[in-house]
Amino acid sequence: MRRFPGLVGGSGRFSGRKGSSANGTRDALTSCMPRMPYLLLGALCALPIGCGDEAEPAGSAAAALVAVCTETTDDVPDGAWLCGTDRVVECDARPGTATPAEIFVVVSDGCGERLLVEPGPFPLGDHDVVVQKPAAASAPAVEVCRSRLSVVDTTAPTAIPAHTELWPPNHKLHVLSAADCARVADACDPDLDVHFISASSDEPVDAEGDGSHAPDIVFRDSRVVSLRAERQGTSNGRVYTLGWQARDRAGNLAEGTCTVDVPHDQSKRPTIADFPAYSIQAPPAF
Ligand SMILES: [Ca+2]
Ligand SMILES: [Ca+2]
Ligand SMILES: [Ca+2]
Repeated sequence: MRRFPGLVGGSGRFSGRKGSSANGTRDALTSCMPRMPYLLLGALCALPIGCGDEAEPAGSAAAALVAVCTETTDDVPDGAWLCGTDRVVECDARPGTATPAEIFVVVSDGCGERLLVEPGPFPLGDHDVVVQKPAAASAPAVEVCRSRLSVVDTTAPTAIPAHTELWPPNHKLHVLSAADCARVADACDPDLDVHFISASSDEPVDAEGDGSHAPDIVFRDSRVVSLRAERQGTSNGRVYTLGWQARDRAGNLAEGTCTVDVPHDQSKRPTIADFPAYSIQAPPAF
């Protein structure tokens, strides 16, 4: 039975550091004027505003940042984004963007005009979000207020470590990639990189009952390693342990290990992971 390179379970260990999410969107105001459809004007979203005009629900096809006009601060829900203040939001969608749903604007001259605001989505980084009254026939657009929007990624990648078996123990080298070792994903970084940092074996490189082949662990680079399919006939099966790391472009780190077993035989008895006989470092990732 040839089991390599099948992934047979998920017994590897994983650890990741997680950050906190930033502010979410808030419920829309209760409308006090009939709602009207809003228009797309180039890159700007024109929202006809009545007092407390209702925003599009987040997650709908039309989900985008809209300016919600209010006549007093009393109409701004607690915690809502008020134009003129800064906001930090967690990146929440590929390829690393965020779409806050509403920015409330308190206007001194009432809510009788449409307001314009760039709808997003906004990529990682800082953005000036400007709310304007639209240009009229004889007058240019007028800035009402502006805010700084910071889209951040504070969440570590997630991973599912793999467990691989090499069979038969014919002393041949088998190639594994870091992606074989851990299947990683990140909410904000679609180009996430995973690489090895170390490898160890719980059997010596050359001892009694395992043939005379060396080396048994060969790194081609930080992302590819070759492992020899062999074990001591006098022991309980060989376990290679591969350490991996994945870092998103914001610098959040996830790391863990996966294991590669060479069973002693095909009796289904578990392969026993003993204390490492030796360990080597992977080449630098960059
Ligand atoms: Ca991340
Ligand atoms: Ca060997
Ligand atoms: Ca063992």
